Amino acid sequence: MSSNKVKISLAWQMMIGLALGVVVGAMVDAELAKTYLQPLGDLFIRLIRMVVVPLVIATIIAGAAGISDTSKLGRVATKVLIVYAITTAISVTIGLLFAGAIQPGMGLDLSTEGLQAKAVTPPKLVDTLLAIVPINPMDAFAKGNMLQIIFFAVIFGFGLSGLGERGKPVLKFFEIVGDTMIRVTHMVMLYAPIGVFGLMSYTVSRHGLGVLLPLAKLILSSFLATATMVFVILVPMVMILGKTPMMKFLKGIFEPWLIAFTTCSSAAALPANLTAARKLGATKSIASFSIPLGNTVNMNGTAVYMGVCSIFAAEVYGLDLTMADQITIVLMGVLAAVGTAGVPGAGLIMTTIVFTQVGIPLEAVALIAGVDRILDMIRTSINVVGDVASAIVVTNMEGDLDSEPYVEGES
Ligand code: DAS
Repeated sequence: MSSNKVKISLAWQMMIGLALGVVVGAMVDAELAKTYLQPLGDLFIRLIRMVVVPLVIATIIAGAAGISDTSKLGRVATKVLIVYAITTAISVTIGLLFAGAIQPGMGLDLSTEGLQAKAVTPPKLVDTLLAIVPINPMDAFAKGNMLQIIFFAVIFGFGLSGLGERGKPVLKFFEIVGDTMIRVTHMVMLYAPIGVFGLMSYTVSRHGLGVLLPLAKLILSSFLATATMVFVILVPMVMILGKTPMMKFLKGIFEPWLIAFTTCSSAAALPANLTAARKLGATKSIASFSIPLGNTVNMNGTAVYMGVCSIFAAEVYGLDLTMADQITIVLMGVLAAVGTAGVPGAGLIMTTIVFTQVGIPLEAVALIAGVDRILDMIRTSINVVGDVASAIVVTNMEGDLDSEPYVEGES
């Protein structure tokens, strides 16, 4: 059986794990699930978190330093980051618009009286931006501060690229570490069907399928906004700026989409995403730079989610968001999405950055948590789609689309 068939069957095994999780979760009581099923899911999250930091550092550094022509690296990096920033800002805006139209939180009685809405003092925007620069990169690595890790990895990669021949042994080191971490990710993925089963069964048993009803409009808003982002923005962008037909693109991203959808982890889908970008015509240097970078920095699905949840939470608490608030949500939603790690549930934690900035009580996070697994599946699957779309567009902008055909099994 070819490795591709094995990988796709693994993705379908995860779908089965997901479905079984819903069925078993609906049947077992919460205490039983907490004792016997939650650890299965927690183990999967720990394994993914174990992988993320070394995987992202090594692949971003190798990707950045791998483009030896520093002027080309600067040009590619600029184009990649501009595409990421624009698509992410559009994503938050679409989330705001859809939630504003559907009003998922209006009139909801989610027993918020038990959640005391504490006044929150927003941190200064400039402090949030300055915090991206790590004072001590080792501390950033140790704490898994993704924004600081990425900032340092990109700068270090640029520096290494500028060394030319002298830097080759270090580049080789990070390429080998990156390839090793991709293999480790494949190993972790073998456990994914069981991990996904544990996560889903515990979530369903704890919150019950009934929690879906009052929050159905939140799920609907998130789904419609995300689907709009894909079919109104990303697909036309790939067709027009990436010269790639829609069906070819949708078929090409199916495997990473399915892995991300079932695991709720961009990191878990990184190897499949790299292959998908290469098969869709991205060059090796652009794919190996932009896909790992985008895996953590470019999260269009999470950005949509930030917009939707901000409106939902404000409505639940009866807060009127001014235009200035909504502009702040777009800016903070971009930063929150950039800083979200490619692991299950990371986006839910990052909503606190956005809510704090516009005075939404953080207790709102607890309201969203009940259905966040479903929201995470929706947003994560689009996070990886956006990365491939950007890699194709930038490769075509460089005039290199399809210039390096993919070789089966290439590292
Ligand atoms: N689950 C995260 C990811 O892997 C996204 C998120 O939680 O927002 O991309």
